[in-house]
Amino acid sequence: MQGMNINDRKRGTRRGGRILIGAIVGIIAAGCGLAIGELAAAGTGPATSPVLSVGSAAIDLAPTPVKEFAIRTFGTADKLVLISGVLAALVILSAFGGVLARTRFGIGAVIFLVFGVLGVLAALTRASSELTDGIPSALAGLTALGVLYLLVRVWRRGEEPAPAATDAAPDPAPDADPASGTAAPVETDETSSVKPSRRGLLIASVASVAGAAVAATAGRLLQAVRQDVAESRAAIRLPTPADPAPELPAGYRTKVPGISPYFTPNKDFYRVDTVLSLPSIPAEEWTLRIGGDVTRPIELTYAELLDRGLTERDLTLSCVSNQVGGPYVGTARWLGVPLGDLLRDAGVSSSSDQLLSRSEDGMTIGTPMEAVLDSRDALLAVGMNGEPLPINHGFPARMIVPGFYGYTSATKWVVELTATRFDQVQAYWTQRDWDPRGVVKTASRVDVPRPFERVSQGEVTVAGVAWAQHRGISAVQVRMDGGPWQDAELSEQVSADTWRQWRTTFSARPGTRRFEVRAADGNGDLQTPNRTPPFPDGASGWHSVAVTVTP
Ligand SMILES: Nc1nc2c(c(=O)[nH]1)N[C@H]1C(S)=C(S)[C@@H](COP(=O)(O)O)O[C@H]1N2
Ligand SMILES: [Mo]
Repeated sequence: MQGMNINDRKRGTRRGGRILIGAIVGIIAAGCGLAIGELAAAGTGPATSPVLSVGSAAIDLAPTPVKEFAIRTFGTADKLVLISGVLAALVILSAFGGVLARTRFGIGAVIFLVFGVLGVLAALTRASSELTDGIPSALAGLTALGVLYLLVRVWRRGEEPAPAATDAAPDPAPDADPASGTAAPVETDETSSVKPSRRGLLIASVASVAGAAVAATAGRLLQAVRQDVAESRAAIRLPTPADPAPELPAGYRTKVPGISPYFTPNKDFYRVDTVLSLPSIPAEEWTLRIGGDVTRPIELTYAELLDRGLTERDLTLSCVSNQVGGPYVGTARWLGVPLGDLLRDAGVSSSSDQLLSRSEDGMTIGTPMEAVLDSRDALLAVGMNGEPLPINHGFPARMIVPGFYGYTSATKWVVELTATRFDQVQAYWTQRDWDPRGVVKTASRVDVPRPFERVSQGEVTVAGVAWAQHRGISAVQVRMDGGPWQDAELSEQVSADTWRQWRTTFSARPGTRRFEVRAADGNGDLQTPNRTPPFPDGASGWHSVAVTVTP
């Protein structure tokens, strides 16, 4: 290849310019679509916006290993990563669509059409979806197509050599030759000396972007107005418990800098769920329906729930997705109504072995019925650490059943309880092959020192927490560098349903030191050293932390 001549070079730059403009046009069209989707979602609910619909569908469809990887890698930022991913894919593909649309409008348009259809399908296949939930994505797709058509038309006008020339605007109807491959068609104005005018395109683009900004802002504002749930929550005065939490023993907590506090403040309490937009249910509008295999179905309002007299309990909640030593565990003072009483009032049949709970967002969770009906403190909770439930922890009401991981017991935003059988209905996570019962495994974690912390030689304090809800913790042992196990000092047990803090000290010489912890539950059963991943019924193995001891 010899060097390019001037004309080739000009052509090259103009080609590059076209690709860039095409990409921008495509992205603007997609942005306008999303903005209209956002506006429409003010009517149908934030969760039905196109991006959140697609994101939620991705969560539901993601194979279990992918979900596990996401939780392990991104932790609570997993949702942000997901949304960014959906947006990035959208930007790239719509840029591509915009480039194609200039010469082959039909092909470019198909990309946007597919987006719209995917969005509608995603919205309509959600567990709790209604037909109208598809509207925002449908409008988004149509808007994107319309804006694309308009911008491409204006753009091509601007490139016509003379205003009097035959109308070269693209025809959105059947493509001239969709099958002719990717080679750029001969362009009539390619060699023309007339400089294309892009003023029209610039004006149309700016107008579109401005329109989109207005629509998106209005959509967001309207969505916020609709969400009067924060106001509803702020107005609630929870009654003092009819059955208060048992008094805390004097030594219930261990104070070591850096140890998990006995009570986890609400703002620090881990959050795990599949929702991309928080369900917003004002307490005044909430009801709980209890049905299925019962003789007297019940529908209960929030006010009726509070009138029943509330039970207060300290309970530890943990997530099956924790790796050994993982962060998804906390202890709170919960206020609620015993679930067993509600079910007995409804006349639950002795043939049902599963309590299937359903949340506003369509999540289903199956809990062993016997655990709900036995003497343990299974609660339908409305309060957490002295406040109404925070919205992200299930406001107005959620379940909590000591002894089980959250995925089989702790339904947030719960609206329906159904007495049924495990062999008849499978809940969300069970359909994804997680263990149907989800009994918590005994676990212990080193909080102090932190991994790879540098500590001075001599007395080193090692401290943390251990939990085995409903069996309790009877002992915690720690060892250094695989040496002899030594018993840690335990905080006094509040109940078998809560964790215990522990501490001990080692005299450590300089170098890399590894501290390892194991606990025994209330039955005296020691944690197994065998490492297993969270799937399908919870991680097992001993947690250890390596640190540098400095001279
Ligand atoms: N509606 C709903 N409830 C849910 C979930 C969910 O995804 N949706 N996740 C469950 C899981 S896996 C856990 S561990 C707990 C976590 O409760 P938290 O977020 O209040 O800590 O909620 C449970 N309840
Ligand atoms: Mo969980």
